[in-house]
Amino acid sequence: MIKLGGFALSNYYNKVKLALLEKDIPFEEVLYWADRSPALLERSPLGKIPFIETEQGTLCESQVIVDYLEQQFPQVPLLPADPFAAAKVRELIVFLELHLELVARELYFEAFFGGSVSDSIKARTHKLLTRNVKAFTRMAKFGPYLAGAEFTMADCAALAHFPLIAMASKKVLGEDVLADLPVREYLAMLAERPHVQRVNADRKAAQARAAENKPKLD
Ligand SMILES: N[C@@H](CCC(=O)N[C@@H](CS)C(=O)NCC(=O)O)C(=O)O
Repeated sequence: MIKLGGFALSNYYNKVKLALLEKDIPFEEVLYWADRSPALLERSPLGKIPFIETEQGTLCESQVIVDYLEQQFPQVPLLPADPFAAAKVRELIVFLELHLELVARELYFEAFFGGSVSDSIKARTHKLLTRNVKAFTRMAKFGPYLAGAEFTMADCAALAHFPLIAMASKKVLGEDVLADLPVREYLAMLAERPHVQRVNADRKAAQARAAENKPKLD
C-alpha cells in the first residue's frame, strides 16, 4: 500500500492526499515533520514534504507524485483524456504553484509563524502577486471547476493553495490578492465533496493540536 509522508497542515501534502482520496487509491498516512531528519532526507532529499513510498521506491515533489498516481491508477482520472486539455490542466497547476503559491510563500513567516518580513520583500511580493493573479484570472475557468466542467487535479491543488494565498496576502499586505476571483463560492462548492470534507477536517484537527502544543510565553 502507498504511504503518504508528511503532515496535514501542509498544503502540498493535502493536494496529494485529496488526489489519492478522489482516485480511490488505498493509502496510509505516516507523520513526518519537515525537520530535515536523516529519515526524512533519505525519502525526500530537500527535507520537504510530502513524499510517497511505493513498492518501487520513494517519490517527492507533489506534482510528480500526482502525475505518477494518474499513470499508475488511471481508473478514476483526474486529467482529461485529450493531451491538449490535459496539458491545460497542468498549465494551471504549474502557474498556480510557481507564480502564486511560491511567491505568496514569502509572506508565510509573518502570516502564520509569528515572524516578520521586510518591507522590500512585501513590496516585491505585492507587485509580483498583482501581476500574476491578473494573468491567472485569464486562465482559470471556474466553470465550475478550475479547468472547466470536470473535477481535475488542478482542483486538488487549488483547494490546498487558495486559502493560504488569500490569508497570507490579506494578513501581511492588507489585501486579499484573490479577492476578485470567485474563490469563496468555488471553495464552498468543493466542500460539498466528501473527500474534500475529510481533508479539511483532518487539517483543522491538526491545526487544533498544533495550537495546543504551542509553548506558552507567559
Ligand atoms: N515543490 C514542493 C513543495 C513542498 C513544500 O514546500 N513543502 C513544505 C510544507 S508545505 C515543506 O516541506 N517545507 C519545509 C522546507 O522547505 O524545509 C512540492 O510540490 O511538493
